[in-house]
Amino acid sequence: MARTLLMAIPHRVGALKKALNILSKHDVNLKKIESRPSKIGTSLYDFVVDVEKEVPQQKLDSAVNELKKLDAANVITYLGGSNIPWFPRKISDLDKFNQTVLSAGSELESDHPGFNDAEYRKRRLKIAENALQFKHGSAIPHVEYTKGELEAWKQVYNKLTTLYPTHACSQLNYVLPMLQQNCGYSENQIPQLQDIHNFLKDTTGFRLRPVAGLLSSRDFLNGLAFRVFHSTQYIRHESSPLYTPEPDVCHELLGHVPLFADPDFADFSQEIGLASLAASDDDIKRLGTLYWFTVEYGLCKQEGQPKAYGAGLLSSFGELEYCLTDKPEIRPFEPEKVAEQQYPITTYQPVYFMADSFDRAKEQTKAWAAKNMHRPFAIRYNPYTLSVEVLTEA
Ligand code: HBI
Ligand code: NLE
Ligand code: FE
Repeated sequence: MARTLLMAIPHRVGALKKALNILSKHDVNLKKIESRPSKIGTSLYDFVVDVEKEVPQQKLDSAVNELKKLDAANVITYLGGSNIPWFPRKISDLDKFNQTVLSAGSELESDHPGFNDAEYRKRRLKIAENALQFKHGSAIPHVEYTKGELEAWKQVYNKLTTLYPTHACSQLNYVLPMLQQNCGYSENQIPQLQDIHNFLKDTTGFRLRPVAGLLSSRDFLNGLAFRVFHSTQYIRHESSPLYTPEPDVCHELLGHVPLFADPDFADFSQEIGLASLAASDDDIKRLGTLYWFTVEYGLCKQEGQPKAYGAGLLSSFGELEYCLTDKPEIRPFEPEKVAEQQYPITTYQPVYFMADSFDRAKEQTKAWAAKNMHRPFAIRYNPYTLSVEVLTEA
């Protein structure tokens, strides 16, 4: 966990030196220092300083106390005082995510249909190399899918596209033909991530990054803050076309991608992402749960009828059919309750939450996040530099 100070320092000869002297006097070892014109006043410069994790908290506290006395104009926000987790500040920081993803050793392992198939696992590892080597700005490598993989895709694609007109929200049905025209969506081929990336960039500014498997909730959500969606590139095991607990190309390309092409939904996803930056572990858990019951498993009313907009439903023809029967329990969407709801990750959901409308779910979630996510500073996304600006409260 990095600890960070944000010092707004007068734009004056020697002002930084004074501040650094204090840090040095208290044995505060620094790892990194970044400067930029301050957002809170033109006569100030912001210096963002990462502190070595070995520095005892006490020493850091006394250094901060002295810094605060240094000059009336100094504003110090102690980003790391309560162990604020590291978070990406610019889009290329996503390269630093730990790609040792959660698949092996997690709950998914036990009932994953591909787990005992050595060939399948080998293929997965091969495809995962693309993700491990990817850096922001690189082209996403093309994957030549095998006959068996194309067969699995065809089965899923055909089954889902027959259910969409009756079961899926209007946004998906609106966008799908565009994906067919622009990105090679069809029963005969698995669309390539780079083509989809180009399309999304032009429609909503969303981008794709290849990922080796399930990412931690924090990293995954943090990516959304930069309008980046981490997408797997492998396909589910051929023995489980109707449902798999893991994300795979069917899930990403048929479940998520169509909605990222919707401008409102793209904004909504980014809001969740921004709320996740520097959030505490507890807040990440609640935000992840809300994400689960909206982006992954959300239902909404459209023209009086329940429709699926969650990607986990839109990519599983088993669960897409099931979710609109009378078997699951359907509760009204209230973020306070949703955020505390437990859920299984390897079976169909016993409980769904249905929003009055797609728009209303977004508004409710935004309002909930504004009220419930706590951070000792404000964050603003700069779309020109693809970075977040940290604003002090002063
Ligand atoms: N990782 N690759 C990947 N894809 C997802 O859809 C995904 C993830 N990690 C966590 C996650 N989704 C969510 O269910 C929440 O935990 C945020
Ligand atoms: N259960 C979904 C499917 O089979 O497509 C995948 C969910 C990933 C979170
Ligand atoms: Fe998903």
